[in-house]
Amino acid sequence: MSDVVSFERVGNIGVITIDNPPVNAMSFAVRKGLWEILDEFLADPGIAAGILICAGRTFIAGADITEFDKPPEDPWLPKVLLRIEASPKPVVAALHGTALGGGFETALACHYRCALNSASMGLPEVNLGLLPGAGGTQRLPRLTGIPKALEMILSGKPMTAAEGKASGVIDEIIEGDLRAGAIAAARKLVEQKAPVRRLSELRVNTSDLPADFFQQARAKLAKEARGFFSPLRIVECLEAAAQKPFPEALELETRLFNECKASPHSRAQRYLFFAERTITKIPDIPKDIPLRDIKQVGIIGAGTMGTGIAINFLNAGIPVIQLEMNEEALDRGVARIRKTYQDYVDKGRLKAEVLEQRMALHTKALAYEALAGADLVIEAVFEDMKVKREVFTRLDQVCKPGAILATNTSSLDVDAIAAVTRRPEDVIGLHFFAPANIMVLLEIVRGAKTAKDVVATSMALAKRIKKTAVLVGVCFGFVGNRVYFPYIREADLMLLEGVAPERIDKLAYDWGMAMGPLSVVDLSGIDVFHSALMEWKDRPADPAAFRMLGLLREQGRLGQKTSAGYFKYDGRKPLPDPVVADLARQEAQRLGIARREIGDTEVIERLLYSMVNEGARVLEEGIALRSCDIDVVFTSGYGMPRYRGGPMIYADMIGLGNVLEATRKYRDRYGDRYWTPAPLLEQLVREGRTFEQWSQDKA
Ligand code: T1G
Repeated sequence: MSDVVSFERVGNIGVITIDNPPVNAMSFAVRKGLWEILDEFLADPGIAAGILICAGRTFIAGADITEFDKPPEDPWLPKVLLRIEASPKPVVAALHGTALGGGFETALACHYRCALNSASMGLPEVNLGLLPGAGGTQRLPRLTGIPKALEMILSGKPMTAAEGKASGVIDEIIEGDLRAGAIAAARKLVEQKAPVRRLSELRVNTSDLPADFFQQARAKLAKEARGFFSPLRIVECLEAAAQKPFPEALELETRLFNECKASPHSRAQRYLFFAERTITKIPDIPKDIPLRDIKQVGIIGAGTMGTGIAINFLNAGIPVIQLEMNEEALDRGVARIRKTYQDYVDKGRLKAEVLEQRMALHTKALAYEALAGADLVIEAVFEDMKVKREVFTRLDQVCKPGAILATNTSSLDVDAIAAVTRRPEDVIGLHFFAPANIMVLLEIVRGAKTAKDVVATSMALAKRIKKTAVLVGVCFGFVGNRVYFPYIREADLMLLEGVAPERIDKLAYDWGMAMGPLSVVDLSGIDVFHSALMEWKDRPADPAAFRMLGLLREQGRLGQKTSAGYFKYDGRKPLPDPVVADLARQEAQRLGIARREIGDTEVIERLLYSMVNEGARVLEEGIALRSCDIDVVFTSGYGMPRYRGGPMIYADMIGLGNVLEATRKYRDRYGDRYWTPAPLLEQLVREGRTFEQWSQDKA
């Protein structure tokens, strides 16, 4: 008898209920329980039809992702679903919540589908580096047609119950009690002697499919899903749905699903799925700690950052008071906010009335006193310690007790800022990334004295404004910039050693980065990057470190904004510039740096392992709680592809022994200033553990 699947007779209807909190994941126990109950359901002559329903918050939300790293156990899902579909008695799937992945596939194997209007259904396996592996690529197109099915499976985006009804995926929307509605639907099928409809027996309608449809789909993926493993295999499955008999196409789907599941890409993407949930858990802060109520947010500064930050709160319906030193700057800021919204309205992505609703939540202010009622104040003023300390001195005077005082600094010492106030426990860092209304990453910087409820309130607020928040400690550059600087340092050094900038960037791009390191610096601004570097008081006393960065700035080559930086620009397109090559050659000579052929492997290893080694130090110092926090920072804020998982899991998958060996090789060649292996890296190699295991053991 299963403790996660139950069976009940209601007249001549068999009610099969799955109860496997929290999301009714289709685990082995559920599959086994279903299999056993199907024996009973099929054998009972008194049962004419059945419903499949779930207890709790949602219909099956997918296969149990925690099982993918273990050998699959029979009965596996495709087999269970074929048995349901083969039933001579109709089975009605009753959907509520989010019927996703294997859950939606289970519903598609049933003969009829009903749902609450609030339900949604989708196949998000692509987000895990997978593809629907239980018939979804074959059954869905038999209902919706190939284009809609391919779009749903490649995007991973769910459809609403209403959309499902309109496309024939859902037969009936149930008002009121789902169970009663589903039983009534099943009873009606019996009374009407309705046929047992099996999607696998339908043919896919390809009559209006363009001849080059799949070729076009593949071409589109080359741009939109560059480097990902599963999307091309999804296209292959849909092509098989259009061209092959169901059984043969289903076999192909299973084979390609297993290829995806075994890929390092999927291992990384499944890791990130759990990582993005783990980072919300702060070991020394209870989950149920009372939060401060944030009803009104003050923002100091109406520049690009200040207005970008404001938009996040206005989007969440939280009133904003924005302070600037003069009316003109304030009006410019408000105009920038309105224009951002207007652009969305013009693109049809925002209703005009919503624009006005959001703008109505925004208030302008010219005096600090206007912030007296704010529950949270965020400063987004010039990145200078003196200025920030002046601001916090004023905030300390005008803000109400219990107000949270946050700095948006990207690298300065939050403790030093907190120290000018009488309430350091209310001070925290909220490091938004530009453009602040677009970038999802938010580094929440916990000061030495920051109160636990201030941390918890900030983490909860981040979720409200749809940010991926990572809790970090105080050091120069926190986690992101601190680990990113070595990556840029190595790129800049390799220029001096004779590697062309376009080759460095192409190798990083081909590895998967959204942009090469030097193009990133050109985009954000050579001066911006260099100024941040100058704030790093204990930066390496090495004349060669970031030398090209400094030289380019001296020459006014500030990157894209001056059409010349590490590259020259034709519009936004970076082009190799002989001036930079000559500059590098001359500077190398002046500094006595040997130039030599550097292989592709060394370029990639120096770029990535310099980050891994710094990441190990960040873990040792407790600046990041776990290696997955560092990985989420880099995959959500620094252009590292999700199929790489982040620098730390990438190193785990390469093998820390290999990383250590390479690190020692570069120490022997370049000295121990940058390449002394972090003690944690050496320790883990000695112990045969990974960063991931170290982080889990620490929790
Ligand atoms: N397997 C295992 N655990 C899961 C899970 C799953 N599929 N989905 C969620 N959890 C855990 C999650 O880790 C968290 O645990 C808790 O449930 C609440 O989740 C064969 C191969 C359903 C929209 O990709 O999108 O089916 O932290 O915090 O914000 O073709 O969870 O509490 O310990 O996210 O309300 C396809 C993944 C799988 C859906 C709910 N399905 N899940 O969001 O809660 S592959 C998915 C979600 C598959 C088949 C293929 C969301 C949610 P803990 P949560 P939420």
